[in-house]
Amino acid sequence: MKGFLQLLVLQLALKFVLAQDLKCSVDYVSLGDSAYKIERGKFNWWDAARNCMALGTQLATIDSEEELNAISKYLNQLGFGPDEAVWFSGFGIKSGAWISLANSKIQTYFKWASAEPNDLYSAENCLGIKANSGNWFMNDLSCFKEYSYLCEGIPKKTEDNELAV
Ligand SMILES: [Ca+2]
Ligand SMILES: [Ca+2]
Repeated sequence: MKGFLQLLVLQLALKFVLAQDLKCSVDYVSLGDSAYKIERGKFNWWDAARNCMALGTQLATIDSEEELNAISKYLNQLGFGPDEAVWFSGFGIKSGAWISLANSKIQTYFKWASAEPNDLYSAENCLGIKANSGNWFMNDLSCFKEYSYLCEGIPKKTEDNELAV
């Protein structure tokens, strides 16, 4: 009887873990080495950054053309339109460099839209991407504008499926 109870507890625990896995796979999409979570709606850059941190992730950082291509493909699949933008982790500093909020490093990969970054009204310090015929380009935007955002985290291989950045 004791063995049966132990088995029952084990089965319940397993079911719980599987349910967690399912939840994780629904919320996050795996592209390359990272997992991403898109939140579609109207959020300023500060709230977007804060919301990702609350999930234990960070606003996504685009580290390479490969990563931008994978993200672009995903956003196109979701049907993002040409007037929509998505926030990323870059924050412009006075020297003209961009720092990733996610890892505090100077960003080195860029694919700017033509005539960008233009720092319109000297008020564009946050990094977003916008689509042009299905191709996504970077743009410096006012941090107070409201767009969708993408969180990035690398799933830890642990029982609790928490995300590590
Ligand atoms: Ca990245
Ligand atoms: Ca701009």
